[in-house]
Amino acid sequence: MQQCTCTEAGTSTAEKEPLCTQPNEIGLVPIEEDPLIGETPQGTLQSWLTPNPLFYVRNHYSFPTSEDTASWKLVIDGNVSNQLELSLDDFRQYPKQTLPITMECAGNNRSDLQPRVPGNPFQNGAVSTAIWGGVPLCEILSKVGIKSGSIEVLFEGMDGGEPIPGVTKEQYLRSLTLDMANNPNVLLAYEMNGEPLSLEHGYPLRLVVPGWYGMASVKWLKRISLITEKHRSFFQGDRYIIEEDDGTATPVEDIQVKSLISWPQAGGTLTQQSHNISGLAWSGSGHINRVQVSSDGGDTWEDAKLVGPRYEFAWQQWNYSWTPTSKGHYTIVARAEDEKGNIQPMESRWNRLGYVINGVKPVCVNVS
Ligand SMILES: Nc1nc2c(c(=O)[nH]1)N[C@H]1C(S)=C(S)[C@@H](COP(=O)(O)O)O[C@H]1N2
Ligand SMILES: [Mo]
Repeated sequence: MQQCTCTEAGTSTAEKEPLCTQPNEIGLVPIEEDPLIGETPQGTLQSWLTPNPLFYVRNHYSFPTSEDTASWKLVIDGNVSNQLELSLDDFRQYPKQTLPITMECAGNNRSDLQPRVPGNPFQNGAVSTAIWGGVPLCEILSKVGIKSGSIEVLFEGMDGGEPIPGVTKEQYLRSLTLDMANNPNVLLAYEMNGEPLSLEHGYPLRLVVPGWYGMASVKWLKRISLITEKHRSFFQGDRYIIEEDDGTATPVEDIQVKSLISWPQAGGTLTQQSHNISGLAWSGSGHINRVQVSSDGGDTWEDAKLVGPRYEFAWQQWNYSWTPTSKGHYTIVARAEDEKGNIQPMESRWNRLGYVINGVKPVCVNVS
């Protein structure tokens, strides 16, 4: 578990480098201005649905302008017998499917890794939940006449550039296996919480891959191609991988089971009364079946109550009533378990690129 020794102030000594926790004028905790990257503020990590303006933003390039998207159409081509070009109105003709989905950036909590790794120093706010509305991708794929030999579906964003300085320019590109692309829960979304997508979240149309880390959910889609070979590009091969000790690379795909404590906040001072410890828990492998809470740094555990809406791909709210028995410093931790029996680990696995940081995160409080 991340080192957590409560100081007199009740703050964790693990937090050495100060990170900005204050929302900026647009309401997000800023990480970068261009490309725009910002986290959902801590205070919003209590609500089940994230208000659209406070949904975290993670861009690799500058994003398209409204002029860029004015004459937008989506092209579906490649190894197909019936190439299509669809406008947003065409998509609206299909029955709309809505699904609550929690999206988490693979680099969420990167700033907790010790030793520190380069990359956006996310705290715990690169995760948000919305009800996404759109058309199942498989519905569209069923119209294009997929020819034999197709093994993957490639998604191309309108955004591009040098992924890192010195690397050849490319568009934002990600693929899915044909199997995964045909999963009826994979959406081509044009709505977020009942509103049209905003530009920063991928207007006019984006992919949403439930249960996978955010990098798979390509924004500003301009082309979908059926391909006959495995796709490889910077953001699928050089990034979003975990480098194994034997030199192989494991792609980062489904969200690993995790929880966060919404209240109390680290460093808080509590009275010696009954308190409602609350939080959220999620997993890409299905419903959360159990959340346990410890007020002694993980020595003893009690079950929290699962509350609120319960959906396969959205996080689960939980709470736990706690009455401290004496004054002093307490280290509160929570850990989640999903329906497949995956249990949130006490320790995140350190990796050079800083992905999948799902170890339990202690919150230190003072009881006075
Ligand atoms: N076209 C495009 N799609 C993209 C990205 C991007 O930079 N360009 N970033 C990805 C990453 S890493 C994440 S975590 C999610 C974030 O989606 P959001 O900004 O709507 O929260 O979008 C994904 N889709
Ligand atoms: Mo991400």
